[in-house]
Amino acid sequence: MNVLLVEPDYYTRYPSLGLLKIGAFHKQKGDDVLLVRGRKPIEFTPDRIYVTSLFTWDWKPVWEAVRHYKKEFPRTEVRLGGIYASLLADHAKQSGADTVWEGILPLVEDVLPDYSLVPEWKSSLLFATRGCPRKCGFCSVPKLEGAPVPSHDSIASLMYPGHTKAVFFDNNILAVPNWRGVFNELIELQMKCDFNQGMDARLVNEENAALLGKMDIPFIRMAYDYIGIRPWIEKAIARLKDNGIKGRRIVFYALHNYVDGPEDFFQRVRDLLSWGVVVYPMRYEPLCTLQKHRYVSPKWTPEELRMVAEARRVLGYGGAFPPYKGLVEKFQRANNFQEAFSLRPMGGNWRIPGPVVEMALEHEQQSSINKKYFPTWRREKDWRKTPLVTSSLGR
Ligand code: B12
Ligand code: SF4
Repeated sequence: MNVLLVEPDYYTRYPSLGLLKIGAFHKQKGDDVLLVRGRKPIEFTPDRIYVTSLFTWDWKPVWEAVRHYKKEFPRTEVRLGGIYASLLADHAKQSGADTVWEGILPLVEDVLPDYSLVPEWKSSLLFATRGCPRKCGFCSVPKLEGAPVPSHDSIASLMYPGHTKAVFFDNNILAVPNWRGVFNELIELQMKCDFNQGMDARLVNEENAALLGKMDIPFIRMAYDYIGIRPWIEKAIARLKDNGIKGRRIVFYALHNYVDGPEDFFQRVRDLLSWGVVVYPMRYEPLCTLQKHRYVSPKWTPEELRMVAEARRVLGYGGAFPPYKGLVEKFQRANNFQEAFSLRPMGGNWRIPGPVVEMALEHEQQSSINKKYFPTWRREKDWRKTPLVTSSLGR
C-alpha cells in the first residue's frame, strides 16, 4: 500500500509527531510511506492519505491541504486527525476530509516514530505520560487526553538511535508516578532533555528537585498562572535553587488575558523577577478559537495587551523577561501595571526614558557576553528550511 502523510503548511517548531508515528506503523506493515509538507506534486497514486493538524487557528492550511489532495486523488480516502481535528471536529469535517479522527490514535501511540522521514531533525519527541489530573479552564488537555495515563517508566524505547536530546510534550509529568523512572533514566543516559510544556510547580518536592538538579536540562519550565498559587511557586523556586539550578535556567510561563487582570499579572511578573527567574508571558487563547490574538478578556483592553507584547519585544529577550538587574528594579519601583509596562516616561513624552534604554543596552551586552545563557531563547532554526520530501518509496 502507498501511504501519503501530509503536514499542512503552517508554522511549527517540531515535525509532526503524530505523522511520524503513523508512518512508522505503516512501514512496519511493509507499506511505502511518503511525507510531504503542504501541497506538493506527488508522483504516485496513494492508497491512503493522512493529514494532520495543530493549532485551531491554523485551520486554513489544513483545509487547503485536504482539498488539494482530494482534488488530485479523488478516489483515495483522506483521513484528518491531530489537535484542531480533535478540538473542532465539526468544523474539520467541512474541510472535505473523508474521516476526521478525534483524540489520540491508540494503535500508533507506542510506536517509535520514524525519524528517517525527517533526517534533518535530531531530537526525539515524546510523551512519557498522557493526560492531566487537573482541569484548568484555559487548557484543552483534559478534553484531548483525559485523566493521566502513566505510559512509560522507561523512555529508552522511544529514543531514536543517534538522537542525543529528548523533547518531552508531557502535560504534567510530575502528576504521574513514573516521573521517577523517567528522571533516573535521563540521568543515567546523560541525555539532554526539555520538558517543553512545563512542570507543575505545586508538585516540586525534595526528591524531584534533587533529580532535576542532576539532569542535563538547560531550562526548567513551570507556570505561575494565578496569584493564588504564590506560596507554592516561591517554595518550588527555592527548592530548585537549593539543588544548584540557577534562576536564569528557570522559566515561568505567566498566563494573562484569562480571568486575571493587568494588576494581577503585573504582580506575578514582579514576583518572578524578584525571585530571580525568567518570565515568559503567555497570552490566553480560547480553546476553540479560529483566529489567534483576537480574544480580549473582560478585564483587559487591547491597549494593555499591546503594552505587554511591546515590552516583551523591547525589554525582553526572545519574548521572555530575563531577571536582569535593570528590569528587576523597574518592576520593583513600579506601583502598577501601567508603570511597569510603559515604555514612555510619565508626562506624555514619547521618547523611551533613559533608564529603559540603559536596561536594553545592558541586556544586549549581557546577551552577547553570556552567550551560554541565551542561545536557546533565540528562535530555533526552522527545521523545515531543508527541502522536505523524503520517502521509503525509493523512486
Ligand atoms: C508541543 C506543544 C507546543 C509546542 C509547539 C508544538 C509544535 N508542533 O509546533 C510549543 C511549546 C512551542 C507550544 C506553544 C504553544 N501552545 Co502548545 N502544545 C503542545 C502540545 C503538548 C503538543 C502539540 C503537538 O505538537 N502534538 C503532536 C501531535 C499532533 O502528535 P500526537 O499527539 O502524538 O498525535 C496523536 C493524535 O493527535 C493522532 N493524530 C495526529 N495526527 C493525525 C492524523 C490522522 C489522520 C489521524 C487519524 C490521527 C492523527 O495520532 C497521534 C498518536 O496518538 C499540545 C497539548 C497536547 N497534549 O497535545 C499543546 C497545545 C497544542 N498548545 C496550545 C497552546 C494554547 C499553545 C500556545 C498558544 C500557548 C501560548 N499561549 O503561548 C503556544 C502557541 C505557539 C504558536 N506557535 O502559536 C493548545 C492549543 C489549543 C488550540 N486552540 O489549538 C494545546 C492543545 C494545549 C492546551 N493547553 O490546550 N505548544
Ligand atoms: S495542569 Fe497544565 S496540563 Fe493540567 S489542565 Fe492545568 S494547564 Fe492543562
